[in-house]
Formats: sequence, C-alpha cells, structure tokens
Amino acid sequence: MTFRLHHVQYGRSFRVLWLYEEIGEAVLGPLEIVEHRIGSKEMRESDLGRVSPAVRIPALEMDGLELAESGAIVQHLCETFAPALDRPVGHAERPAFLQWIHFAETQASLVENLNLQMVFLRPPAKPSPVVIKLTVARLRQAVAGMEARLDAGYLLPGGFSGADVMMGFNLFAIPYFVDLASFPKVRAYKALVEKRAAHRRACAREGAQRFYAQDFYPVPEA
Ligand SMILES: N[C@@H](CCC(=O)N[C@@H](CS)C(=O)NCC(=O)O)C(=O)O
Repeated sequence: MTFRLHHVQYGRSFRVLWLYEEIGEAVLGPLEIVEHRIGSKEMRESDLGRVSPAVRIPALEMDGLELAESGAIVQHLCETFAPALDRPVGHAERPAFLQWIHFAETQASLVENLNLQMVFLRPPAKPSPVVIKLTVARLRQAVAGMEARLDAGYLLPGGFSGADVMMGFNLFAIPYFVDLASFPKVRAYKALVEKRAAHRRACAREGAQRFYAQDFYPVPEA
C-alpha cells in the first residue's frame, strides 16, 4: 500500500501530511508526495484531474482509493485507521467534531480569497480594497467565533482529533491577514497543536514557507 498525496507546500494537503505523521507509516504505508505548483498549467494538465473534480489539492490515491477534499480525506483516515482521532456516529462529541471539520473550510475559503487578492494577483490586475476589507472582517469574525468556543486544550473535551488537524492547519495562514493579539485562546491553541511531534515532522518535511513575501498583509487603502 502506497500513500500517494497530491500536494502543494503548506496548502490544504498539509492537513493530510500532518495526519499521515500522526497515524504513521507503519499503518498507512510509505508516503509518495506528488508536488504541484499552485495555479500552474502543469498542475491543471496533470493526472490530478482524474482524482480531484476541481483539479485541486489535496487528492489521495491509496490502494485503489481515490479521494479529494481535505475534510473527506481526514474523516476517512480517522474512521478507517485512527479510532482515537475519530468521533464515530453515536459518540457524544460527533456533532461538534463534524461542525469543526466543516467550519474549517468556511474559515479556509476566506483565507483563500485573501491569498488570491493579496498574493496571487499581479499587475495590471488590481486587488479590490473593498472586497479585501470585507473578507478580512469575515475572517476576523470566524477567528472570534473560534476564540469564543475554545477552552484550554484541544477543540473537543475528549482530546486531539481529526477536527484539530482541519482547524489547526488554518492557523498557519490566518496571522498573515488577522492579528491574533486580541485572541489569546486561539494563540494558545495554535501553540498547542504546533507543539505536537507529528506537526513538527510535517513542518520539517515542508521546510520554510515560500508563498508569503511579508509577515503581514494589511488592508490596502481604497
Ligand atoms: N475544499 C477543498 C479546497 C481545495 C483547494 O481549494 N485547494 C487549493 C490549495 S489549498 C487548490 O488546489 N487550489 C488550486 C486552484 O484553485 O486552482 C479542500 O478542503 O480540499
């Protein structure tokens, strides 16, 4: 069994890379990473489109399984290989587990929009200050909503789970657009997940990020 992951450095496929490290090669088999360059012609024309309907990462090929959507992959891997990271049907934490898994993409899609506007767009295309301001406000709200629901530990009282992999990944990019200074619980949570040995191993595989050219992207003047 080979775990073949379509990947972009620190893209949403990081969630799968991190989860791979949490579960381990002994269970999931050797890892093969197919690196893509985001937005490239090579990526659009690669065999990624066979697995991912929108030709996006992550996509996983594993022993006949072909699966895209990071939430589906995380949920499937937890259910199938890592019961301790899952909250199965009937578990008291199941509703919250599902809410966090799906909310992670509500939050990540706002980051993606800001990435497009502030990092990808090149002159003569112009980012829209109005759209950026609105999107930053919506992202800030999504962070405030997280802050309001966090206690001292992981997202669910029962401990670390796939939901933390989904949400924890978002905290890599959010600080480029929203200052976390006024969100102490989110900062503590970020530190907690980043302390995990598996998270560190995934980061070591990735190396220093090459996407953002500055530490913070303020809303441009209208
Ligand atoms: N909801 C999907 C989103 C996947 C997604 O948008 N991935 C981005 C990278 S993080 C991508 O592949 N973008 C390529 C593109 O937009 O062309 C998931 O969670 O897997």
